[in-house]
Amino acid sequence: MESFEKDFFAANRRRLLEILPDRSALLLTAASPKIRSWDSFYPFCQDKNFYYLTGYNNPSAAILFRKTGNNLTCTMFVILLTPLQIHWNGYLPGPEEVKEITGIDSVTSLENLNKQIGFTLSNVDYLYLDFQPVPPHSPLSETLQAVEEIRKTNPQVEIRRAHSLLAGLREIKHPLEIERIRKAIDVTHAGIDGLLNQLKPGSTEYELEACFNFELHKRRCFPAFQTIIASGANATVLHYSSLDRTLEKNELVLTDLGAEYQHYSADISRTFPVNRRFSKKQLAFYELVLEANERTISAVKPGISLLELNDITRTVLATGLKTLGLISDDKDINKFYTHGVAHSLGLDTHDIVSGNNKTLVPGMVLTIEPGLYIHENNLGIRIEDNILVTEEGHINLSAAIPKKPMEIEKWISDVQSR
Ligand SMILES: [Mn+2]
Repeated sequence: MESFEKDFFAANRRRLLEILPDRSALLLTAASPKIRSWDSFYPFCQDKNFYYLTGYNNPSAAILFRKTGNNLTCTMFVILLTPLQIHWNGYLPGPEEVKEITGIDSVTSLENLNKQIGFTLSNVDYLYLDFQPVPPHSPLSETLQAVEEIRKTNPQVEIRRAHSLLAGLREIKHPLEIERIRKAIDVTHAGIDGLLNQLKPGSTEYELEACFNFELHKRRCFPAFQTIIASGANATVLHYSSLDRTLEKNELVLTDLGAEYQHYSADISRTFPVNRRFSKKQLAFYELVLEANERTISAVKPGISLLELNDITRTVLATGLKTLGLISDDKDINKFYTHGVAHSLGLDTHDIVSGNNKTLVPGMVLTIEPGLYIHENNLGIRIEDNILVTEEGHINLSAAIPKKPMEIEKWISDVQSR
């Protein structure tokens, strides 16, 4: 790890210890490899909170923070592999090496974790753990079972969710994080270039996806989330994921996709005419979504809330739909537009935030993504950009990805004439 990166993760640990209440501990574990089927696994994806505080990208590790008075400690635990385990699955760095990689002074064997937790719990009033509450009646997850176990054996310690502590830290992006989001957007842009090569009637949604993935994989990147490539009526399904339809002439294809670059997400939506040119009718809807996108983005600045941004989008769309004669009352906008316009973006594509109606502050990165979904016309349009909030207002990090109708048509023909 580069030293400026080490400094970033060290600063995150310091900030966590600052906001951790007195007589508290926080325990985070690395992600476990997830089984895809029987004994084969999905590609490893590190737990984002664990990554944020360590920069460490391997499984079988944990980190324990403790604050009692002026005594602040942070210990990391990593697995010690046997030669046979190394032979089968490869090498993982041991404690001394992890000290070097992460800059954490105290790194020990994972075998010591239980003893350390026991000792810690006899010295604190609160234990913060990273778990999601599950709906009633669903089987307890492994993490929650562990939480229940700790509750039973340590009734004097109050177990709390770490979510809001971590969200408070992760909301404001460091320049290093913004740089990675920018890179993720660049790779996504290249991926869309690749996909446009294949844009024509007769192509399938999955062929377009393959072209997108090829450009990502060449750059050692992977999709940050399940790619949406939705043609015709499929675009009216917000999280359409089957990608098995053949594109037909005279329709639109909605793409909502993003690369992950060094753990950070891009999240971009663009909508294209399969024929390479928008029809007059498509253009009327497209221009309206674009106006909502641009007007909402231009309102992004410190002090404005997510609800206010939603209102701007809804007002623009409702006014336009009334002009087009699709609705007569503002509230009927719900027939054609049902989702929020923005979410935080970062390590997670829907990045964690500490409250529902956030007021923007400099350093936040969010998406702006209005859309229209018109079942009667078998079409869906979404235009999504990634915006950094600055002292002065905002910077559109995805401004280089074309979105005006003329630019879109030129982009397609440029890519296809290469
Ligand atoms: Mn999004």
